[in-house]
Amino acid sequence: MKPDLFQAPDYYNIDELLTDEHLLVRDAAREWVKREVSPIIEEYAQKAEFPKQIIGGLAEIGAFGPYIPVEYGGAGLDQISYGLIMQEIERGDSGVRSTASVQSSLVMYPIWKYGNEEQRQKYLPKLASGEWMGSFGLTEPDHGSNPAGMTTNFKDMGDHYLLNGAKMWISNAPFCQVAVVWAKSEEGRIHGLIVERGMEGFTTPETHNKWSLRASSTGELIFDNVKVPKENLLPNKSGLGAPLGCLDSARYGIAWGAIGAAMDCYDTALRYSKERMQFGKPIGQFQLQQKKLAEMITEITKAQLLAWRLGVMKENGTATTAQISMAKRNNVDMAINVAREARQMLGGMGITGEYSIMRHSMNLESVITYEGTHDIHLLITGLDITGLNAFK
Ligand code: TGC
Ligand code: FAD
Repeated sequence: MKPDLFQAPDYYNIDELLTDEHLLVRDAAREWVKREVSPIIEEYAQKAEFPKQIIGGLAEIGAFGPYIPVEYGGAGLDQISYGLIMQEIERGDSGVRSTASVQSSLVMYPIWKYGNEEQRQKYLPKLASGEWMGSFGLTEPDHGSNPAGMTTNFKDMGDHYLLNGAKMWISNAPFCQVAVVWAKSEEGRIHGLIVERGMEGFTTPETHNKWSLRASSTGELIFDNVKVPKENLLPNKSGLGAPLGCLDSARYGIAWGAIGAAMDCYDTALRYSKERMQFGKPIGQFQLQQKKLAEMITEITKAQLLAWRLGVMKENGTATTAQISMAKRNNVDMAINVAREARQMLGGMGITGEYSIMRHSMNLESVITYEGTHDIHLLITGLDITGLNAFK
């Protein structure tokens, strides 16, 4: 792969909206990605393997629990810092950002928000340091967009719960030490349970042959009469709103992350357009290529402003689920379109692993599907503005 010459576009001087702390956190993450992710990521994506050696570095830049309080091992940062970290990591690779998103917003967040003090003390510091990795089991083979229909269930056996069922498409599953699993009680109420590797009947087979998110490890969570200690139930929230609350936080991070992937594609195409000569001129001199670049930077700039404003609202506690959906949907769609246009600008070179664009392009096909598909987010906006439910 080519050396990482990335220069971040900031067409509207959005840096002026950021504090010194934001810039410090962002720049530290940016440098780390350049040093530790860019040189190895193509090789790991090609061999479809998560680079486990970067776990310690992810913890050091605050990517595991950026907004979780310091007393639990988190970085104690605000929501914009969290977003900026996700942006920089996804600039490197969406699969690496996935690992950080799951650890922070889908594993640490529910333990912090819905867990008791013993659970927080037991799990959060180890998750923040990367000593333990976590996964989040909501999706099932027959229940993806409609998690309310889940069939994974647990029975109260007096001194423990007996868990049965299966989750599919679970990021980090093959190597996680703990899984936050959503399952129905005998009364049909959804609860979160912390399942640990080593519990009898709990297995995590890997999902192979993905063409997308290849540097992220995806698998199943299978529960065959797993005895879960009663103290592993998250006591402070139940119902579908509990996992959906975690998704609000992760989707917010993706709204920022997608900008990173788009920035990398734009920056690569811009540089290439000045170097690649055809018909005796750099291709960047042709109007059609300038149109592509001008539209890319316009869309990136709009997405940056959307994410920044959402970050302000998230920080002051006013961001709604529907506002988060709009930003996730818009920014991922924007990134897919930027990646497609950028790849075309590189001609044949665009399909090779010499450049990052094709990998981003393939990764974004997962990003536009997980954490709520493109269409599900449109329907969330539709419901919000009309008051009419088009899901069912
Ligand atoms: P609905 O009737 O709308 O809501 C059920 C209950 O939940 C409450 N609620 C929320 N609570 C907190 N935060 C939110 N964001 C909430 N949204 C809804 C709601 O008030 C209600 O409460 P109550 O007390 O009345 O029961 O639910 P629904 O069944 O109609 O579903 C709505 C829908 C379709 C939008 C929802 O199911 C949905 O978002 N589906 C998409 C599924 C999804 O996003 N799955 C993601 C799986 S995790 C993943 O993909 C990780 S990828 C990780 C990575 O690698 O980065
Ligand atoms: P389906 O729900 O079957 O949807 C198929 C199509 O139907 C989609 O286009 C959808 O938009 C459309 N559709 C569905 N319902 C409606 C409707 N009411 N109206 C209109 N159109 C509709 N899940 C986890 O729990 N944890 C994870 O860590 C995780 N990681 C993932 C990693 C990867 C790489 C991938 C690909 C997925 C991951 N997922 C994870 C699962 C992801 O959240 C689901 O794939 C996603 O929610 C969609 O579910 P589905 O694949 O079953 O598609």
